[in-house]
Amino acid sequence: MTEQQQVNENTKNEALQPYRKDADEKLTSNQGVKINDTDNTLKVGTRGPSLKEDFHFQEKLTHFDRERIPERVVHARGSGAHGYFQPYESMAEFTKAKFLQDPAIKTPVFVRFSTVGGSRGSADTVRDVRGFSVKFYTEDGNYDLVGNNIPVFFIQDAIKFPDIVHAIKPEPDHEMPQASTAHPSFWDFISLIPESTHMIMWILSDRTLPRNFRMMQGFGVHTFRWVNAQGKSRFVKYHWKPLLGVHSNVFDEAQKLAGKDPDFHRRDLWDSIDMGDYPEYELGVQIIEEADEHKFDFDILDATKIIPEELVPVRPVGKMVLNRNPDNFFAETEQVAFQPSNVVPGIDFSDDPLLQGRLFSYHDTQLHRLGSPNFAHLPINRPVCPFHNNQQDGRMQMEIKTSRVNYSPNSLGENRPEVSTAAEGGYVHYPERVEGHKVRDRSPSFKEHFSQATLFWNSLSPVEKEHLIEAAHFELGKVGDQGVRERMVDRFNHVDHELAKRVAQGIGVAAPSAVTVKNHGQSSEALSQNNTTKTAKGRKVAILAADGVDAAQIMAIKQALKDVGAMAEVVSKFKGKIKSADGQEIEVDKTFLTSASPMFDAIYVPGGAKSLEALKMNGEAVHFINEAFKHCKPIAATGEGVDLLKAAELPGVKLSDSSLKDDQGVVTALSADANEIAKSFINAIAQHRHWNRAHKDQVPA
Ligand code: HDE
Repeated sequence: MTEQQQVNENTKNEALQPYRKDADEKLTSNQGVKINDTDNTLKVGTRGPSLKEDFHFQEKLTHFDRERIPERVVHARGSGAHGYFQPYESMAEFTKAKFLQDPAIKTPVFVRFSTVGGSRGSADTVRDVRGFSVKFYTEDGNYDLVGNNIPVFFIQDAIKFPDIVHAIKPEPDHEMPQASTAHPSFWDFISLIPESTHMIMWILSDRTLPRNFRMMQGFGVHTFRWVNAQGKSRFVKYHWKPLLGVHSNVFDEAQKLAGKDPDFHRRDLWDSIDMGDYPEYELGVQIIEEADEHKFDFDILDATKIIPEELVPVRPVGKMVLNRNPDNFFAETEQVAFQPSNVVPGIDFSDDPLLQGRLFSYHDTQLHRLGSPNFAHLPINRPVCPFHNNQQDGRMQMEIKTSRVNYSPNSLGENRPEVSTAAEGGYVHYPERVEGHKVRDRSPSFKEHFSQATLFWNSLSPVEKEHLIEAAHFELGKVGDQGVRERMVDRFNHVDHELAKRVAQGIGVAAPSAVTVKNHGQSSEALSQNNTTKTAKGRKVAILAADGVDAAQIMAIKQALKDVGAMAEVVSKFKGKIKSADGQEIEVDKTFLTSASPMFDAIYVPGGAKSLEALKMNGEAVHFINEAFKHCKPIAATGEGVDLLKAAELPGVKLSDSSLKDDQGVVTALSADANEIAKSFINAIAQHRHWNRAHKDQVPA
């Protein structure tokens, strides 16, 4: 795109087209010389030494030797997708950002989701914060909203970032553990910085175990600024809400997935887009008038605080749809360079000291990681609007600038490229008035660290609280130092006395005898995942079957699931086809070896006497049911299928004795109308998990 033109959903895709390269040409050297043998080096005789003049060998090996670039120091493990963003209505009252003016305009985006602590090859489902980075290719240049799936952060000032990251990462002597905060140095550091308390509550909650990227929230974390055409500025906080609701794995499941399918999140994102089941997120903002900056009992510049939605509601802005997978992981997902400093007119910064530090760090890290100041020339990073300046040369300069002048002002080149006035779209920083002394200090308004941690704790459902306590037992259970564990219990006692006692019980620390800080008793509905959207859309169901299965039951459930946007896969002992009772051939999608219950959201066992004879004798099939039960997933069985549930001996569950029964999300029917069964099962799936299963902990799976 050379001339300024209207951006639409396809603009970035079209701009990438000239860079795409098919593999259907002849093998050549990088100089275009056709190669006639790529399997043997040039030698003196077939057993002799190799020759230095073998230019093909040299080129092939030297390029290979340089294939790796430094991985991101944090957020190294990531997955990307293309899509578009479309506002619901004009936001002109609040911002002049062009991509937020017209509900008819779809702006292309590239999104990268990531974990924080692990290396590039680490497992997806580890307990960790997730990155949620969005690059909007707008008509006025690239706007990057580089957020996380947790709305607060560990520290208040960017100067502490290397310290927190060193503490999170594997310990420097033996480089253990990979992608995990469950180690002494992390908790040592945390136990010494009270400002981390609120974040730690989120870290230990189910938020760090997202079911997939499609069911994960995103937050801008910092307070930003929007400025309208009249120059009026307001503060904003960004929220991304997944349309499928916010859901998590349980820890046991997440750990198993890390072994069974370390790419679980990446695969889910890829497959969903591939199937046309596009992930969707609603963008919302909390808008705060400048005059209200100081009306809260916390500082809106402090990134360890949220603004509760009860105080400032989230106003819907528009929808993002991810509808295209990248063509090449390295060229796009690895080389994409996000920078919070990439803003467009209408969007500006606040003085949040964490954000201010990020405005420097990301550009610096891209220079190092991508190795050249010309990283904006990479196809994935190029804006879709024209870009011109007087920057010159540098490694891997991709443009042949034809102008004789490269300075400003100039008369020899008609003073081009010229700066733009604000009216012409030139970026003008918001003229915030500031004054003060130079100090290395923090504002007293940043000094309270516990109140919102308590708010978060109070807002969780009983099951979410249980999970948080178990997470603390796991994480601190891996810390040998008694002093660190005691300091953490003392910290939890500043959040809630009951919490501190429960954590202490599991980690060999004496329970605190006195209440340190009285719980204020306040809660906020939006903080619990329990209150999220409940739908069966986007769910994956395993159908366990063997030869002799009732084909009609499979067809009926598959259709019913499809009708609500869910999908099903047949799981059996061997790949290939199974034969139903009435002689139909049914394709097997996965086997008990190539899949496992954690990969599915729900399980269905259709009838068929012979099929059940086989499944009941198969420990893997019984285990499938036990494990899904333990993870509180919906399970349905019809006809003889109920026998598999009997074989699994699910504790405390009443199975059907004839008609349809739903006990704790276990839906069974010896005989019932197929529609009724499907309805009941789909309703159970929409609940996500059935936490109230009384005796699930007895299941050894
Ligand atoms: Fe980052 N962060 N960060 N961060 N961050 C990076 O940039 C940094 C922070 C976030 O998908 C790095 O390109 C500092 C908060 C995401 O490519 C680096 C501070 C939030 C990603 C960096 C923070 C984030 C990064 C490493 C404290 C949520 C992945 C590689 C002031 C709002 C971007 C890179 C992608 C990546 C620095 C804190 C989110 C080193 C100094 C708060 C999603 O520049």
